[in-house]
Amino acid sequence: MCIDCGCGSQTEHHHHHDHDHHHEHDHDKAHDHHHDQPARTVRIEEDLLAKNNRLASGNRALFREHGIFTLNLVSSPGSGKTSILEKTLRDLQSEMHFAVLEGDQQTANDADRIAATGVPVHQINTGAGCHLDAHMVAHGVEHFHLDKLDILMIENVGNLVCPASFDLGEDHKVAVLSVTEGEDKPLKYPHMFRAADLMLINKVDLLPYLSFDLNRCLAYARQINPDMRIIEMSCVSGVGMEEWYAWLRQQVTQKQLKAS
Ligand SMILES: Nc1nc2c(ncn2[C@@H]2O[C@H](COP(=O)(O)OP(=O)(O)O)[C@@H](O)[C@H]2O)c(=O)[nH]1
Ligand SMILES: [Mg+2]
Repeated sequence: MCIDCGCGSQTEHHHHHDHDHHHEHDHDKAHDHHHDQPARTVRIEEDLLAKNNRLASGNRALFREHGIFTLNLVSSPGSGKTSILEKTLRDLQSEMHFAVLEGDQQTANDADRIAATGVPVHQINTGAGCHLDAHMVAHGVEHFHLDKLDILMIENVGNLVCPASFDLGEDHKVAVLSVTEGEDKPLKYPHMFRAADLMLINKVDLLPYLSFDLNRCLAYARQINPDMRIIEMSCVSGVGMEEWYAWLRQQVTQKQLKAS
């Protein structure tokens, strides 16, 4: 179940655990539907988020213990999350050890693209689910040798709404917005842009062909989240990539200093 759209009653689960919490809640929600008990639904939502937050704290402690800097990449579908990862991994994997968790409803397409770079990757399919949660991430990272990692990149399901509410244990959410989506998206989806510490404005190579107003986009983003760092970039022209890499290097160094 998702607290924002209530979509989880159809969520499929591709992992098998005795303690899979979703089923209990989904069951409750299905019953609530008949009786229309908003108070009870709110309580279940609070329980769900509290449980997710507990699991996210566990993930965060695990990542801290291993000195792993973790990012949760969020955006609408097609903004360029996987493309940014592919380019970043190809350019930086000689200096840092990466692993990637890929979240999509279906297919292993993105995991295949990441695997082609040689970086360890694990695909999570959420079925009808619209976001990753901390439980999926906890099991996803069982596929990696954590001692060897410097950075864990989590590509969330393409969705500007639901992933905003779910802490995965990351250091930062990174919101990717491509210029083909329109400059008003930070205003329309404020929860996501408030939850993010960094915004990547991607595909700026396309600006000459669009009426996208970059200055207005920057103003809207700052209006929603004045502290958010913003980097303009393009995977095609390469502009802005060095600024993003410099940020990553600095963050990884800081994280490892804290861990040691
Ligand atoms: N022109 C241009 N296209 C891009 C850029 N980044 C990604 N794309 C294209 O946008 C499409 C979606 O990219 P993808 O990485 O799959 O997005 P995701 O769904 O957010 O992972 C693909 O066709 C990419 O080639 C960019 O900086 N400039
Ligand atoms: Mg992708």
